[in-house]
Amino acid sequence: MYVCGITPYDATHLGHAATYVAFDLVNRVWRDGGHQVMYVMNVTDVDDPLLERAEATGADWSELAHDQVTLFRDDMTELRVVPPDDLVGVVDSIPMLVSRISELIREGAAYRVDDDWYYSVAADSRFGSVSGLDREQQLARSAACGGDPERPGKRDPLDPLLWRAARPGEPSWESEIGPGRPGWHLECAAIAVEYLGTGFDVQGGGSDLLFPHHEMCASEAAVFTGQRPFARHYVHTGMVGYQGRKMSKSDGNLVFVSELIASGADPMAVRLALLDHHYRSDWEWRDDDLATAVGRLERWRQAVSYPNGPGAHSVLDDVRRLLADDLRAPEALVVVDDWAEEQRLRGGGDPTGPGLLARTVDSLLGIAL
Ligand code: 5CA
Ligand code: ZN
Repeated sequence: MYVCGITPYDATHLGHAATYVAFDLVNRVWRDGGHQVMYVMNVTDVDDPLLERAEATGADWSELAHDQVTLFRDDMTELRVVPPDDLVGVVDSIPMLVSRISELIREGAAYRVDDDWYYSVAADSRFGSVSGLDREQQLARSAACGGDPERPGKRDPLDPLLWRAARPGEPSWESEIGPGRPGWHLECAAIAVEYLGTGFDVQGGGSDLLFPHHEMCASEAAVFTGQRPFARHYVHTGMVGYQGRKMSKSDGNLVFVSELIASGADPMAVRLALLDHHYRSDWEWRDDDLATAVGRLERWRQAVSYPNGPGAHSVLDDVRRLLADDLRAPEALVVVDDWAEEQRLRGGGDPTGPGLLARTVDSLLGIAL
């Protein structure tokens, strides 16, 4: 599994956290099913928005990235997200990325505009097959998501940047294609192929990454490897909103995991609040979501604090069944609620009940009681 990682600034807001908790469930379900999981994630540690933030705040871009990656890792640990096997930064991958661009150039799938290199979507007859969007929708999404459809000299307005030639005041690396830095989509195409090969099971990310990002990754990788598919499945999480809008760096309406925890929130309650929404739906964080999750967590903890209780084998079976069916986590939480309620009302005589319940919740849902 390859999950698109953060661009390290404004980490880690609840939208990020919901996305990584969702893929953590995939990881846990697969492991529970006896599969060996290889989990890779990138960090977009050099890119326009990061550089713009560093510029605006007077910070050094690489220090900003480093600090934010540390914060992200700490937040993920607090939320008990099992870490990926490899967390790969762009800055550490430049020669590998350059060699992939050189392959695209040799394939005739890349061209220059001034000193920048672009990928030509015309090189791929199957371009568009990941998202299924029509051309008008593609153009609209491309303009909204960091593309530069208006730039003169491009063969197709959709063509994405592969290599941005060095500009004064911007970081750049010497290479056989001139000094510069890599483009965003290429980063994930190349890192995924390098660490997982083609035809890996899942590429994941938020629904904002379906187009152009995942479409471009699949297309560029298909051309430089000559193989399809890139990922066998694309999995997208819904967007978390706050105060009426998508929670986003550009809108500034962010709720941070680290700030919730610093203000005394139990990280397990934060995770529970996130799990209470199906991963594919768009939803809004409300400030009282946390209190609701705290109440639930207390009831669960109370219920497992006795030496005996109702039997929990059916809870394990139901949680497994629900998660295996497109990660129906909110319903899995209700199954645990029902066990806790049974314990409160009638108790039970099974000495394995509370322990099995706690282990089920711990290993499958990632909630430590
Ligand atoms: N570095 C790229 C991916 S290669 C990037 O999109 N970084 S990010 O920091 O902007 O987002 C990190 C992850 O969080 C992505 O999977 C993105 O889709 C997801 N994400 C961002 N905002 C939200 C949100 N409001 N709700 C849910 N997921 C979100
Ligand atoms: Zn990505």
